Amino acid sequence: MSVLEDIQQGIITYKPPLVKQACEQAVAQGMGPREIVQEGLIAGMAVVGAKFRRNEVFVPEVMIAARAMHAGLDVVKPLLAHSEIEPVGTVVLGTVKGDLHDIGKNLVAMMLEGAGFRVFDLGIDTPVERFIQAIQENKPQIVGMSSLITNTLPRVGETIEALQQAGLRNQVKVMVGGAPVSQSFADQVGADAYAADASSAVEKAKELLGLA
Ligand code: B1M
Repeated sequence: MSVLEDIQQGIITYKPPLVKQACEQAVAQGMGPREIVQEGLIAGMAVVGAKFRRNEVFVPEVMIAARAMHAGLDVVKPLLAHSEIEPVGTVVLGTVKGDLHDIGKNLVAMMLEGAGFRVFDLGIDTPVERFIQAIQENKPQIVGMSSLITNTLPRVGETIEALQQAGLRNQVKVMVGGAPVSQSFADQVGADAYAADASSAVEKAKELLGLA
C-alpha cells in the first residue's frame, strides 16, 4: 500500500495515530503538501463524508475521522504555510446569537476544511456584529449560519438583513443549516443555499463558487 493509501485508510478506519505517522512518512519521502492533502487527507475524508450521507456511519465516526484528518493536517500545516496551496474558498461560519449548539456546525467546518476551504469559525451565540466584523476582516465568499432551536431562527433572517444594511450582502453568498432549517425557510429569509447535512454543505459551498 502506498503512503497516500495509508493516510486515506487511517481516516476511513478512524485511526488518528496512523494518519499522523503516514503523513510524517510522506513528508520524509519528500512528498509535497498539496499531494498529501488532496490525495491523502481530503480523499479519505470524502469517503467518510459519502458514508455519512448514506447513513452508513454516524456522528461519532465522523468526529473521529475529522480528528484523524486534523492529526494529519497538523503535520502538513507548517509546510502549507510556505507552499503555493490556495484554499478553494473562504467561509465564515457561526451558530447564531442565542444558540449554544455546535456539534453540527463543527462537523460542517471540518468537512469544509477537509474539502480544501479555509474556515473562520466564529463559534456559538454569534452576534450580528461579529459576523459583520469577520466578513470585513477575512473577505469570505461564503457566510454560513447554523441554528438548532426554533427560537433562534429569526436571528438568521436578522443577520442577513444586517449584512444588507452594512452593504456586504452582495459580496457574500449565504448558506444556512441546522435541524429546524429547511429550503423553504432559506428561501423565505433570502439565503443563497440550504444544506441538510455536513456533506451537502460541502457540495452546496462548491456549487455557490461554481466549482461543482
Ligand atoms: Co439542545 N435542543 N437544547 N442541547 N439539543 C435540540 C436542538 C432539540 C431539538 C431537542 C429536543 O427538544 N427534542 C431542542 C430544540 C427544539 C426546537 O427549538 N425546535 C433543544 C433544546 C430545546 C435545547 C435547550 C433549550 C434545552 C434547555 O435548556 N431546556 C438548550 C438550548 C441552549 C441554547 O442553545 N441556548 C439546549 C442545550 C443543549 C446542550 C447544550 C445540552 C447540547 C448541545 C451541545 C453542543 O452542541 N455543544 C444539546 C444537544 C446535544 C441537542 C440535541 C440532542 C442534539 C443536537 C446535535 O448535536 N445533533 C438536539 C436534539 C436533536 O437534534 N436530535 C437538541 C447532531 C448534529 C450532528 O446534528 O446539529 O442537526 P445537527 O447538525 C447537522 C445538520 O443540521 C447540518 O449539518 C449537521 C451535520 O450533519 N447543519 C448545517 C448544522 N448546521 C449547519 C450549517 C450549515 C449547513 C448544515 O451551513 C452553514
